[in-house]
Amino acid sequence: MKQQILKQLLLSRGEFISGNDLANITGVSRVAVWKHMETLKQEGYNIISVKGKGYQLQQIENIIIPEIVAEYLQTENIGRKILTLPQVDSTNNRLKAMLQERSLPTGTVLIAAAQNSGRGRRGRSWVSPPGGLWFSVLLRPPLDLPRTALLSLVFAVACTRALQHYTETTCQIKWPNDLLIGGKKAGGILLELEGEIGAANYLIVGIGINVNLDLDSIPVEIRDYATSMQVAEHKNFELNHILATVLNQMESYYERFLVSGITDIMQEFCSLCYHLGQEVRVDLGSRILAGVNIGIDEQGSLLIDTGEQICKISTGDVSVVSREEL
Ligand code: BT5
Repeated sequence: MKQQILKQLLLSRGEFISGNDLANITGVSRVAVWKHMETLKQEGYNIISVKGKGYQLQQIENIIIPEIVAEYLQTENIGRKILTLPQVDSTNNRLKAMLQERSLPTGTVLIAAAQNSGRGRRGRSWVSPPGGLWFSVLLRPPLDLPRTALLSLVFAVACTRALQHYTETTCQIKWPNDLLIGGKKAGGILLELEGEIGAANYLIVGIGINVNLDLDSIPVEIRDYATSMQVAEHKNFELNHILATVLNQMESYYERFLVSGITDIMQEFCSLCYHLGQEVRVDLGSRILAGVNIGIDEQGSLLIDTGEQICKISTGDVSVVSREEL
């Protein structure tokens, strides 16, 4: 019922809707409407009530309503079940915890309006204030571990294609999983497997996209190399629509990968690569490797020509940084 009320508020597109109308549409009493409204406010929804006018939901473009996402979805599995939360530590953590308690269908999406402990790779943190898309997708790929790891690159292409629908600014990928708009990071992907090596129980694909984040919501420490769709395009976007587009692209690329393998997708990845042909430095943790990024092989490894040899760098344990960032 709470979701129904939220949906009606959203459908009012920022206009006031009276308690009476809400009660009639949803078939509950005005007191019940009021109670649900209080719960929604406590959950963090920005609802104002004015006597004689009713209720108004503010910042509507930032609210995910699964029924609205469903209107734009063209998928069979991914996003057919969407769970929403106003606030969470990390959607990856929460989805994993949920799976301990109950079974969820493949393709389930858990999305939160904000995360207070969003995670990047290798223990790094991910800034996730309201206005972004912070979500995790549950998959059960029928693949061995090395091929499952390639999904990080597959979904990077899918997300970039989705972002291209909305931006005039160039969208690229910085190997392995950074989504760039105008050369700055606007999103990232975190793949987490659960189960035995070679027999994964499930895969959680965590995706973060900075959509309606203004400059002030991007911490100063990362402002030089991070951006958002709003900063790049000077306007706000509707999260429901973007989420559906991303999920549509994800399923389409996932199916392509399962049926035809990585070759074509890898070519696409390379054509979207930010550093291709450029001199880069790769932070290996213990040392820095310098050379020219000459491509990515079919295992998803970055190929660096140091002048003396071609080094293969596998995903997950390195980050590529340009000279200026060092
Ligand atoms: C990533 O890690 O890029 C993967 C990010 C995945 C986030 C999603 S959100 C939903 C799901 N739930 C989670 O808890 N996580 C996933 P990595 O390549 O390690 O990049 C992390 C680095 O990016 C940080 O060390 C910062 O320098 C920078 N960073 C942090 N927050 C950022 C943001 N919002 N936008 C751009 N850069 C950011």
